[in-house]
Amino acid sequence: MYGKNLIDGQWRDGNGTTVTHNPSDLNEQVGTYAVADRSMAAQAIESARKAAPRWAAGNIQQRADLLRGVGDAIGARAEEIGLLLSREEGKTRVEGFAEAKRAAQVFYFFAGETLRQNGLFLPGLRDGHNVIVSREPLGVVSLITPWNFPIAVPAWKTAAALAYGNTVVLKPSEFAPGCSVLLARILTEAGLPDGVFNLVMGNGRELGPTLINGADGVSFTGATDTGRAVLQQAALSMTKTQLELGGKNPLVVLDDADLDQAVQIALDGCFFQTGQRCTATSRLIVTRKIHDAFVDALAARVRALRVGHALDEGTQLGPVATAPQLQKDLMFIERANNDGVECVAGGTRVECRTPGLYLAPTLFIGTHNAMHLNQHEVFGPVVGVTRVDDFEEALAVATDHELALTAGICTNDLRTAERFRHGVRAGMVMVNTPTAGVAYHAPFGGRKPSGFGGRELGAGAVEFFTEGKTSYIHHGVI
Ligand code: TXE
Repeated sequence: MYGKNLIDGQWRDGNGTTVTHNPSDLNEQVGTYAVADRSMAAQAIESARKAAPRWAAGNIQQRADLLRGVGDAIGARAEEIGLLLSREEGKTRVEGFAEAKRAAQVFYFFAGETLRQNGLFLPGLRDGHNVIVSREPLGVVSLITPWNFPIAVPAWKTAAALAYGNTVVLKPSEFAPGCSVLLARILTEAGLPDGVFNLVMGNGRELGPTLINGADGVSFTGATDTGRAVLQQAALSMTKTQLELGGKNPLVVLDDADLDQAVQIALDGCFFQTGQRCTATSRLIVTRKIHDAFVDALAARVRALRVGHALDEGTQLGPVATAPQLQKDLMFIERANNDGVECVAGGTRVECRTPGLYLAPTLFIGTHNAMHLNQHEVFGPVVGVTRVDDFEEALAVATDHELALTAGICTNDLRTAERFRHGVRAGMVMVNTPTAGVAYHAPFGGRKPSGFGGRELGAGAVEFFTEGKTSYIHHGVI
């Protein structure tokens, strides 16, 4: 495919092009994309600014219908989108299709939100007064997205932004922009007015300042350090900022857990989607009595996972998405080996039928929380198990990390589960279910430094994508 930037309804070439390759087969070129420079980013912001008043004032039934139509179009093209996603990012065919379907559902949800924008009415404290709290669009929002959910994250930010009456400039990851190009085409075909949605592709560091300082809001998903840079940049213009950042999510497995269920939950949370989810389980904390049985069963399941070309029938784990990410994963394995912990599954690259970025899912045991492996986000299929004595120690270890996105527990004791839910420092808690896998109708996000500036999705999105206005009305005594 050849993807262009979209500015003010015009498909625009850029300052050169960039090419993506299939991580399942590095010989296969997937897409060529026009790269925008700063002046084009400024034009995209300008175009969104120009389109903002009409979009904000537009009829909300028409807006809802349009967003529902976008959901229909994404759903109808889910095979195509999923296939591109699998080829460019490396998710399996099943995972790619599911992500595309999810993007359609997100548009349906936010089509409904368009009609559910409510406010607050208060009787005034002074005679003859009342107070109305209403919500208004933020204005122009820049959306900066990562490679690991190439359609879901652009879709959920875009759908929310548009539903609440904002205009958009989207900058997807340079590693996987293809699905954003398809999204831009779908939005255009659905009849979105020129300038309401703009797409610029290119280097985040280069385009960031223009996109951040020119907008009224910036919603970013990516690495924690990049998020800090975005926040520092945003401070210059006081641009409202929403950051969804890294995780180091613990899964606690207690002695009384259902063993088979806990193993399945760990397998899914740690390794599905090649571990490249900010909500992936990246610390396993297991109490003493169940430890050996759990580790044996999990290691057997991990070793049995079929790594392969994302589009091959039967592949359970696709490749690592990018070459730098693979290097990072291997560095974590090397550090863990140097730390002297035991590797009970994986630990090496894997040869498949095509030259790709394949890594065996890797499980270390005998780790402790202060180790490098447990202190830094891997963002790949590499996880360590830490053995603890009891629930109290498990909770202390789970909470002993500055990142606080999701946290999970496997137990059959409702009271213990509730103590964990109450006590653990995290934005999302999972009881007897994987740390990853979130619903679009519920708020999503973490506590600092995993998240900043309000939740996405569900009832959370309105907080970021709108501004409140408190009005005091002196209507006179009646
Ligand atoms: O993220 P980046 P990448 C983590 C994960 C992974 C690492 C790198 O640990 O290994 O991030 O992934 C744009 N101003 N997560 O490279 O670099 C960039 O162009 C403005 C966690 O994708 O943070 C891209 O569009 N923008 C995560 C986006 O930011 C900038 C999901 C994300 O890039 C910028 C993905 C700047 N200075 C990766 N620098 C999660 N928690 O969900 C870069 N960008």
